[in-house]
Parts: sequence; structure tokens; C-alpha cells
Amino acid sequence: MTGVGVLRLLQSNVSARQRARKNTLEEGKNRGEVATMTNNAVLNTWIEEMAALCQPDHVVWIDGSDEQRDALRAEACKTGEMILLNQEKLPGCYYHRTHPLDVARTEDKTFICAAHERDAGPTNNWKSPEEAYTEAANYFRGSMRGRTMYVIPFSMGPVGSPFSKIGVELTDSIYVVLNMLIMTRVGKKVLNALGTSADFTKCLHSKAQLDPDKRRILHFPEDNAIWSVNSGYGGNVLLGKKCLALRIASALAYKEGWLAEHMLILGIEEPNGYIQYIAAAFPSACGKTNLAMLIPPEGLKSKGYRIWTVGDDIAWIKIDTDGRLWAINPESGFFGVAPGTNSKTNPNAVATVQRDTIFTNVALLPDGTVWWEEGDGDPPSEALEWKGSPWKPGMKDKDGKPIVAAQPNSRFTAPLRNCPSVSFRLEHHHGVPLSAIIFGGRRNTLAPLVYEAMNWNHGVFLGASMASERTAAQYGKLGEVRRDPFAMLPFCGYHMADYFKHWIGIGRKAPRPPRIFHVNWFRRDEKGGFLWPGYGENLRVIEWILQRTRDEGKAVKSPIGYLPAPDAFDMTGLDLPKGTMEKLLEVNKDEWRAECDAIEEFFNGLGPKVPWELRNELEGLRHRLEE
Ligand code: OXD
Ligand code: MN
Repeated sequence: MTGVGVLRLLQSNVSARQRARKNTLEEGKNRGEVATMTNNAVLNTWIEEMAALCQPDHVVWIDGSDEQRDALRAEACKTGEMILLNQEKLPGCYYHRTHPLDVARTEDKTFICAAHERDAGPTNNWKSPEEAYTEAANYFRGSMRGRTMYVIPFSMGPVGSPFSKIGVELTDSIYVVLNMLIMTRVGKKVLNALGTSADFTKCLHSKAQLDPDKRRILHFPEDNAIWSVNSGYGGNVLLGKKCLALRIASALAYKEGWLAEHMLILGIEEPNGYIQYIAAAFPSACGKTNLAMLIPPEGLKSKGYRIWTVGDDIAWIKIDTDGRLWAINPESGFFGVAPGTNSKTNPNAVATVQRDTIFTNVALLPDGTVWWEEGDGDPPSEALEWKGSPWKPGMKDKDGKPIVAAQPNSRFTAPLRNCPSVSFRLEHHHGVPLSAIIFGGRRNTLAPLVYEAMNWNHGVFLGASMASERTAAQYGKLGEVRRDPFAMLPFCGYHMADYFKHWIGIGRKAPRPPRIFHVNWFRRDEKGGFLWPGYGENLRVIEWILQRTRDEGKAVKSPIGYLPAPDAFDMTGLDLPKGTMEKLLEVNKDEWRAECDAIEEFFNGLGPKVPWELRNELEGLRHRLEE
């Protein structure tokens, strides 16, 4: 049964409510609200139905104008939902706090509601569509009484691009509206592009009571619909991002023959004007935003590289007529982690958040500016911490643990156009051609700084076996290895083994696919210190990767793939202690044998659908380790 069908059963007096709804719309019109901004009958009917369920006092369409945005900002400040920051120092910037129990994506409350459990696969939580709609409808019913329902027509990707997908999000949160205005393309132009088509993702969100037990993030791939209730945290409620652009889009991409990936996209321009683009997948909290905005290190400055940031989180990738893979970033903003962002780690991000930015759950300073741990400058002498209580440096909780000023997952939402390195091809409908795809993880040992896959299928194997060791900031045991294939574990909207198969198929169909690499910026020495300085210095590794794509860089074959030759990197201006490069590139056969067993166990856990091509790659690796 479809969502609409279930709703019909659930709502005993829909038509009475719809009549009431029409009256409300009439009243709204008198206040300057418009009943609808489109003659799209499917869209209008759906909104009527959702309004009948949620029962808002008003329905307001978001047209994408600056005037409406400014009015909403002012209203949010009046109600206390947002705080206006110091407009001299941070023009156009606002501050927001989420509920203290609502500060991150809630994977245990996130479901893929495919008709059959087997289609969600063993790595996703599953609920039947019937059960999911029925339960969530109880939470949505009447949840917007006394509130306004905002209708946000948005495009993921440039409006009208063959890559792009349209969504409409209904929400009772001005914070969501203001974030969506930064993260996506919004308004009338999107409705014009949609016309009377029914091809849009139906996104329904309500904060409801922010009850964590009744929080649900539900994806209905067969209905092209998303329902999110009882949360106000970005990753759960900005439904264009993880929910549409990854979970729903990956399922659509599987059907339609393209890829929706958790990847940054970056261009590297040589002084002669030649730009090569790369896409890279890393698990959350591995520095994707920093890499996407990389600044060349001093020692390579004389080479005149220029970096172009296309995106920091999501890539939609298609085979184009030239046989290459082309990619767009479907978003138009950054939703980045604030702590750790400073003028050394990411000067471009610091420049990006100086205006028109929403800060969430960071520390608020008396002069109306913001601060976070490992940000710029010394800790402030006083602040309001992220929950709003007075804070001073050195404060400890009752267990003697330091109290942080900014929530560790506090965020900035900032427009891509603010970034000094933003790509001039952001609005290009065909995106950018990819020369290389990079997979990475956070491994203390095992994985060398960089190595190259021997061919496409081997590259898919590298993506499928990606893993990270947990850091102190994450739950779980320190050092425990978490498999996160393609960094898509929490974001793949269908069976992970089918997803692997789909990647294999793309390589077969694309006559000129990019080469695939694996990097590990996080390898440690015996004392636990990082062997590689990271950040801007990573360009030295990328330089080798790009040389390899042009059949230039020097490499040696190893059991796990091609490693850089010992003198392959340009190390001008970077003095690593003697022996460090050898340690960075070491392949320890015993550790790799154990890794093969762990990968096999992981594949077994995914069931019989794991493609034979990947089993072959595993056996090939085992064989090469014994040679
Ligand atoms: C993100 C994430 O917020 O991956 O981008 O968690
Ligand atoms: Mn992400």
C-alpha cells in the first residue's frame, strides 16, 4: 500500500479536515500568504493531505527571495529560535541551539522502509512502509497546531541540470528553512523547473515535541518520500542532504545507472590552466571539509597550484558521452563541524564562515561572536556554553571531566559561494570530469599513506573494505575497527551487496573510468604520534595521484597495489625524520593477512549477494601476500 493509501485509512475525517484546511488557507491569504505557488496538482494534493495530518495554523510557501528570508530571520530572532550575532564582526550570521538530546544524526532511529526487508539489506534498520507510516503518522498528527508549515521547493544540483533532483520539504521549523536556503537551491525557479511533473521527493518534517523516543527518520524509496519527526538536528532534518542526496538518491541511482556518493570533489589547477578533478570518500570526521578546501603547502607554492572546491560531502556521478565519469555537488552550502576548524587547519573554512552563516551549538561570547574548541585564539575568559549556561575555561563536571564550550558536533552552515576557493563550475550542468577517486580511512597501522588499485574492480574492493578505527570522540571502544564501505554505511539506501555490484557495473559501462586510490593520513608511530603532517601537505600525495592518472608518477608494485616509489613525492620544504617515509609506506604482510580475514568476515556478514568479483579480489590479495 502506498503512503497516501495508508494515510487514507488512518484519517477518519480527512475531508472535514481538508475543508478546515481550505478555510485556514483563505484566512492566510488575507495575511499575504498564498494558497499555492504552483498548479502542480500532485504537489498541491500532497500538501493538502500533509497539512490535514499535521494541522498547522498557517501554510507559507518559500519563494527563495531575500525579503522573505530576512522576514523569517527576524521572526526567528523574535521567538528566540535564533540569536542575531554581532553584525559588524559577523554580518548576516545567526546562532542556534538544538535540544541537548538532539545534537547528532540518530542512526538507531533511521530506517529504510523498502517494501521488502531484503531490499534494505543487513546494514540498514528496516521497517515495513505500513508500520512506519502508521507509527509516524501518530507522531505527526496535530504536531503543527499553533505553528506554521513552511513549503520549501528545492533542487539538489543546479536547477534544470540533467543531474538534478527536485524535492519539496514541509517543515514547522524556521531554522530548517533558513538552513535549506543555504544548503540547496530554493524557490519559484525550482517550481518552474518541476512544472506539473510528479517527479519530486516528498519530504515531511516536524519537530513535534522533540521526543527522542518518538524520533524517526524514515525513507520510503518506492514512494520517493522521507518522513522525519521529533528532531531538530541538521543531519536528521535538512532532508535534502543525507536523506535525499544519499539514501534516497543512492536507491534512485541504482535504478537509473549512476552513483550518489558520500564524497568531496576538488579541482587542482596547474599554472598552465589544466585542471584535474578528484572525488574522495572518507568516513565522517576524517577531514573531508579540510581536504576539499586545501591550501598548498609552502614548499609547493612555487609550482603555482590553485585549488578549486566543488563540494565537501556529497557527489553525484554519471557516465558522460566522452566515456568518463562526471560529477556534481548537489548541495550549495557547507554543513561543517566547527571544533577543530581554525586558521591553520582550514583557513578557507574560517574565511567562509565570516558572513551569512548559521552557527549551531557552538559557544556564544559576550560580544555576540562565537568560539569553539581548537578554534582560533585563546579560549575566551567567559562564554555561554552550547546549552546556554555560563562557562569559563578549566570548568569540570562532577566526575572531574573538562566541560566543553562547544558541543563536539557543533556546526556551521555557510554558503559555498563564500569560500575563497569555490569552483567556478558550480552551476555547470555537466559538473566536472573525474581523473581519480580516492578512498580513505583512519587506520593507526596497516594502511600505507597511499596506494593505487590495480584496476577498477580492485578499486571497488578497496572501497568495499574501507574501515576506520574509532577515535576518542566516537562511541564504542577506542581503536576498534569499524568497516564503513565507501563511507556509505549509514547512507546507502539499499542492500550494500547490490551497491557493490552496481559499482562493478559502472566500471564495465564506463570506457574511461577514473583510477582508484586509497589513502591513510592517520598512520601512527610506536609512540602513538602521527607519522604524516596532513592538512595542506596532503597535496604532495595528490600530486603523485594526478601524475599516476597521466601515466607519469613513479610506482612500485606491492601485494596490496601500486605504492609510490621511495622518491616519488616532491618533498620540497618538508623534512620528515629519517625512516618516516619507509614507515608510512610499509606493507606488513602479517597485518594484511589478518585484514583479509576481517574483510572476509565482513563480506560474509553481508550475505550471499556479495559479488563474486570482490571475492576474487580478496583471494587475489591473499595469493599475492604469499608470493
Ligand atoms: C556529515 C556526516 O554531517 O557525515 O557530513 O555525518
Ligand atoms: Mn558527511
